[in-house]
Amino acid sequence: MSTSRSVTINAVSDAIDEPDETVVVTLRPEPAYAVGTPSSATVLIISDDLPADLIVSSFTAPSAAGAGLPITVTDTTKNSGGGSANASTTRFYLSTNTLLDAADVPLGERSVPALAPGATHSASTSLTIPAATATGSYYLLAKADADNVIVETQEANNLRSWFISISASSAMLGHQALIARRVRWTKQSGVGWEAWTRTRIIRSRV
Ligand SMILES: [Ca+2]
Ligand SMILES: [Ca+2]
Ligand SMILES: [Ca+2]
Repeated sequence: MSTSRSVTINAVSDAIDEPDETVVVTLRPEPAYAVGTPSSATVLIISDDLPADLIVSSFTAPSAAGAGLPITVTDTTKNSGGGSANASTTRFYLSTNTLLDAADVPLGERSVPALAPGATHSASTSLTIPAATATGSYYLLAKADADNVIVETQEANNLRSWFISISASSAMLGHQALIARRVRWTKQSGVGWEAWTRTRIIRSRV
């Protein structure tokens, strides 16, 4: 009576980048024989695919902005993996911390073309800070492959952040108007800002 049998599993390659996979082979009972223990075995298929690895290798934006006002951000999205990456989307968010979560506000996105291994693509994108944003400290986040359409060797390294302070737009516009009035008064009168400020304080007391 035979107690062993060889079973050949042929792995067929497809066009999809995938991690290692497993196949479970189970012996089915038949009247002609009895199935011993163990009755199944797990075969590990080692993947020879070379997935991509998208990252945001550079991300810059203004250090200050006003609620309701536009800003321009510039990012470089890079494929640092060993395989090619199809076209993807890099998306930008406004966050109170450096982590992307459900509370973060999507501000806009840009298309990234297919990238060969090691290739980069840079672009500037215009975004608008939501008008209702309270004055405070925030982070702009840039996430490569934001829709997760690319299988990557590392999915957890796609995020990059930029610190930005945001002022309520009325306060910022009011501040800008104050500076403009100071400059105009100084030019017209030839007197410095201190005198201008004193004049304003005296007027406001009257
Ligand atoms: Ca990645
Ligand atoms: Ca967040
Ligand atoms: Ca991905």
